[in-house]
Amino acid sequence: VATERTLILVKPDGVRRGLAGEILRRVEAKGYRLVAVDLRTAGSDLLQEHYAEHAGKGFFAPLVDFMASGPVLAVVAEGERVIEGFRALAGTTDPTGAAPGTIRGDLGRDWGSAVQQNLVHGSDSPESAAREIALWFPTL
Ligand code: DAT
Ligand code: MG
Repeated sequence: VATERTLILVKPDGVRRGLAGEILRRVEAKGYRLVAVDLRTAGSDLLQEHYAEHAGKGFFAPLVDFMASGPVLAVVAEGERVIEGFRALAGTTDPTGAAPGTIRGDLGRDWGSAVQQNLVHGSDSPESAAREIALWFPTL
């Protein structure tokens, strides 16, 4: 299986709660390599582009606002089947139902918010990974 790359974001809730290190620890412990990391507050243009597949949905605007509410840690990680592997580490979208042992299942708290504050984003396919890495790290 070929080595591939994925885009991971530690969302503002993760950075705010001091979980960026714990999340990167899990990625590295699994055996994936960090290729690039960058802490930054993203603008709404970038975030609307990042989440273009969800444009028009009811949670789109609150999602973009939440993602712009503070710094995110943008990460490119590399390894065999890392796209699928990181999605498995992250757990399902809704943190309440995410399996214990996953990032969202162990650490996610989505209550009291209009959007799922589920700590992390991970690319969902090779096509998404290529698009998202180009968006967040255009010089990579
Ligand atoms: P994932 O992040 O697991 O790939 P997604 O791509 O379907 O999930 O959605 C992107 C983000 O949007 C997700 O992490 C949290 C938010 N979201 C998704 N579905 C939602 C919903 N029904 N209500 C509120 N927020 C939602
Ligand atoms: Mg998604």
